[in-house]
Amino acid sequence: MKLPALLLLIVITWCHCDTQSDMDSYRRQVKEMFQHAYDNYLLHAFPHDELAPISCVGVDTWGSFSLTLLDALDTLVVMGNQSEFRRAYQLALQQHLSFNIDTNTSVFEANIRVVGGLLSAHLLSARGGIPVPPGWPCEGPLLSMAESLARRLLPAFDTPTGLPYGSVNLRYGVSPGETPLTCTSCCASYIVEFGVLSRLTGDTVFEDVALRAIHALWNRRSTIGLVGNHINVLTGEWKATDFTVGNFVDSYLEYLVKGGILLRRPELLEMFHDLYQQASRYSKLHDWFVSVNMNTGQISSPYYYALDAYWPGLLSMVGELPQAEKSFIKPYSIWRSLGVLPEMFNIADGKPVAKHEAYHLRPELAESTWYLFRATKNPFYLEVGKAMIHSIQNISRVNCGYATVKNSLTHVLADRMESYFLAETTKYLYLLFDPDNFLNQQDAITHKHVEHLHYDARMLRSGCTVGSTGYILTTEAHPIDTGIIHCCGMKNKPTQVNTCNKRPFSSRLQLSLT
Ligand code: DMJ
Repeated sequence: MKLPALLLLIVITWCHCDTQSDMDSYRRQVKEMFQHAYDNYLLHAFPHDELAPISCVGVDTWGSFSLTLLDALDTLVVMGNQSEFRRAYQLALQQHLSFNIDTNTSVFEANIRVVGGLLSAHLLSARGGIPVPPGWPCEGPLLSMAESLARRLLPAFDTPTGLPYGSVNLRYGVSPGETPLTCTSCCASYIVEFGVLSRLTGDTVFEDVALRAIHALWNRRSTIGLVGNHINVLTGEWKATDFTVGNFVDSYLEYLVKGGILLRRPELLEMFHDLYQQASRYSKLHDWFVSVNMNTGQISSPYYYALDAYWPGLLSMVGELPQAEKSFIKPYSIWRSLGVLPEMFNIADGKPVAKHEAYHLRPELAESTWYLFRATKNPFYLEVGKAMIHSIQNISRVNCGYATVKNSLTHVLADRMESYFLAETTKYLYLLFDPDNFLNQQDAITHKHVEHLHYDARMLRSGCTVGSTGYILTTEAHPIDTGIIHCCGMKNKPTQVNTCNKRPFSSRLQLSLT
């Protein structure tokens, strides 16, 4: 070999080693970040919902159901901590098995954080080292817990429109004085968790109510094809008429895509594509997507919301990669300048909006970073992930966990650590630096899959598999195996569904866990 060629090879190899050790080091840092928060939650806060990381005490926030533990279960499997997963699984079983608790809870949050967390942990239990009982995945203790909680949420859906109330009392149902006003994502983001529940338990009621709510919103689009962000669930009248891809609408759009892929319902993807077309027409402003009036299409505010940052990731899933990359740079530039992403940022004057300067340890920017790295393999996104890890360690780390940033300009902290920090933020950052992770092995959640749904009817006839057709991550980042949910027979035919798996699953189950 000639000298220059040899030198080049040495340089390439050296670079590769450096990158590899970088990957290992950042992966270890994120795992330690998760562990620091999780251990302190168990030590100081469990069985309460959340850890207050500055005062080191537990607080009940969303429903007194040990929320952080249930939301974090599957992250343990994703990070390869099987022994702790087995312990946490047992702890979860010792909690409110039936959720017969006299507490008012948000139907949306209880669904995405708890029902979703339990379903994902149930489906990942074999990978997490739990001996699966006979009948799994169609039976199992965590599945029963998820079903019990979801049944207690069902009274909220009993409205003339089919749109659910925002809150419900888990023991007594909807309170007499409950407000009928709720947000768009709060009333139409159930199809993933409820669809999985129906497919696994065989009871179609869950998928049916989730679909009914989606159609109720769809039928109330404006003449220019947009939805608002708050609605009266009794009358169906819009109460806030700003359309946005983020704040208060986000997971509605997200679940049209994810529900469509997971449940093999192309009609949901078509709804998304229609809404996306209208959003691009009216709400896109130099690659930001801003709030517009749903009736006139006029821009209503020049604000960027922290919640909007999931959007580039979703766009990459539906194959809109160039737009996704352009829209990613916008929030990342805010993060670069402030070290965090504030709840609301005024694009016009380049400053956080007064009283909305906080960064709540939200995952959305990390989420899009992971999706875009998966789609492009561009090392730029690894650099973004490193910058985010550095900021979170430097700004938010305290003795008992990670604290919300009360003010993105001064970096003063607040005594709160939302459960999604363990369910989502740390998970996405970890996945970015763990190329061999089982969630990085499949391409099922890319646009290719979506195109297949549109054009390849064979997908609609495919049978049940375990661990081989990829995963969908719910809006709370709970991974759901896209093949396993087709392993159980349905008692009734769900509304408009093409049921193709009617034989008992045992004869068709192909175990491909590694
Ligand atoms: C999470 O609970 C979910 O990601 C939800 O869809 C939006 N808000 C939080 C995180 O910011």
